[in-house]
Amino acid sequence: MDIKKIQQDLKSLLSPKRYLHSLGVQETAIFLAKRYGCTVDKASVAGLVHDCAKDLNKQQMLNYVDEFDIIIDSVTKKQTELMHAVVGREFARIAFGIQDQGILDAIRYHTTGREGMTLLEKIIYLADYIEPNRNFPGVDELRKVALSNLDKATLMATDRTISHLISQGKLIHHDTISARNSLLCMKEIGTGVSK
Ligand code: DGI
Ligand code: FE
Ligand code: FE
Repeated sequence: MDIKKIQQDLKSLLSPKRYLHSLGVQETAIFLAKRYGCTVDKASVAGLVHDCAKDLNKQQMLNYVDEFDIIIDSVTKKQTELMHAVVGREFARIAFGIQDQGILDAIRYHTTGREGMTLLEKIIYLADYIEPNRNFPGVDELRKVALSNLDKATLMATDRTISHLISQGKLIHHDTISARNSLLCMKEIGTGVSK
């Protein structure tokens, strides 16, 4: 895959700020891939294109949903910020010719996560959270943990998202909850949750 060409095409699809964020996620995903032994090229592409559908307008999103028979669940219908990940999977396939299922799944689940996330999925989920342009209270702590324990950092990110959603009175997607439950039950994290 020609990364330079993807970058060029993506730049014309996204706002300057969103494009910068995408480059940040790409860079962070490459770093995490090297750190945790994931295929660097896959992390690079997935990180770069993860938000490729973010700036599509509502009609363009709906056209994609129609054309590719995308099933939109009831929560996503109500919380439209979840749509760009679902549509993004198909958009990345069609607009960028990405065929690798692992990369497509990492795009699909970059917003909510899901039960039993793959290494690449965790890397993209977390890179999206901690890339250099992100700035929120606690981001530095998350960056620190991400250096030593990918699962724990991903769990912390799901915790933060869920707390944030509750404070805003928003619906929590079942994949977001499954992602957290599944990470919380991992022995390696050492959270002490008994099975
Ligand atoms: O696209 P980005 O802004 O880079 O980041 P993102 O794709 O992680 O998240 C987009 C938004 O989706 C963010 O405000 C958090 C929100 N989100 C994540 N999980 C859920 C959620 N929104 C709802 N309503 N429910 C969820 O489970
Ligand atoms: Fe996103
Ligand atoms: Fe993003």
